[in-house]
Amino acid sequence: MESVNNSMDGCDDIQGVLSTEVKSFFDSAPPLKDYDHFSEKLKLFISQNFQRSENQNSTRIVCVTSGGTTVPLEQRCVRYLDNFSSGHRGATSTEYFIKSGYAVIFLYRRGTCQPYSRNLGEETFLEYFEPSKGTEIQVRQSHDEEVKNAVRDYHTAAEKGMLLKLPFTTIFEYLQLLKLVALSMKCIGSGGIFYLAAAASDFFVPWDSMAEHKIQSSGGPLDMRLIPVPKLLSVLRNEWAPSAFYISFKLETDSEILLNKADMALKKYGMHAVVANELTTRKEEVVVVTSNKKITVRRCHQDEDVEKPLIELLIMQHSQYIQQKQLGNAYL
Ligand code: PAZ
Repeated sequence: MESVNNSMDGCDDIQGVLSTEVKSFFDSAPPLKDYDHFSEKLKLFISQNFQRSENQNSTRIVCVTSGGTTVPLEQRCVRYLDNFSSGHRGATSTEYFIKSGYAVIFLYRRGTCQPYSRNLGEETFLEYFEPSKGTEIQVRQSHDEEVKNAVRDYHTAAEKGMLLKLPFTTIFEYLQLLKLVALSMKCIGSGGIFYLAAAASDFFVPWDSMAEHKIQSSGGPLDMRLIPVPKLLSVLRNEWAPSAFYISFKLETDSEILLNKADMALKKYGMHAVVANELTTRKEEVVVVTSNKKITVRRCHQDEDVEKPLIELLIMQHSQYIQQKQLGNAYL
């Protein structure tokens, strides 16, 4: 009897510490500048997609997070910590979700890869065009097809109301946006997916202990304390949008620990699938870890996207999840 009670108390304690950490993160974070604007856009996007579907149960919306978050070192930020993420995974996956009929809320790091323009090289962009008669500009013959396809696909997605883009830079903005999106998506139930491909910072400097002004180099070596970012996955999964389908990502550079870490994340946070990838091979191969199997997904050719077979597989798993939920409800 005693041991049962103790273990329950232990769980409550952990949950309690967790929610205190989460609460204090949000309480002390600088408020999101465009909160009301984003909130309105989300409401409209979700209600339009409800109306577009045959019935409310068939609405499919996925929140794709993409790119890395920064950790500011000063409140009037001159310097920050960053990570490698290019946003390629998120942008590419967004295109395949839209192609399969999902509306996408694309939560992306400013300046990273974007759906449909990810292959139009940033540095060589101007070379895609050439002046023609008078003041007109035309697409060079050599790039005609890729530019026209990109423009056509982007506008089709935008006109059909299937793509909503919300930008972030810092870890503070990212987590506040994720919370806002999750609370807005709660009404979608099992038709919602969270596809968490962003490389979110693991450590940060709390806003209230951060230097206000630019840190001076005349002060000698820089001594700074970074604390762990509270793990929001459990709160997201259990409280903010509990019926959605959850896919998180695990990146490692050491292949020996990758699958174990993915397994741990699956269990610890109650994810439905964890996509495990290694830094150097992430564009070629990933492993989808679920509670009963591990499936390796590879691209067949170097011109192909690994996201194509990956999204096909995940959509199949999502459909099974919806069916199970509906069967479960039928027996209630
Ligand atoms: O953004 P990108 O295409 O350069 O890389 C994708 C990725 C490796 C960031 C993503 O697949 C991923 O693993 N995200 C989670 C990273 C993490 O473990 O926090």
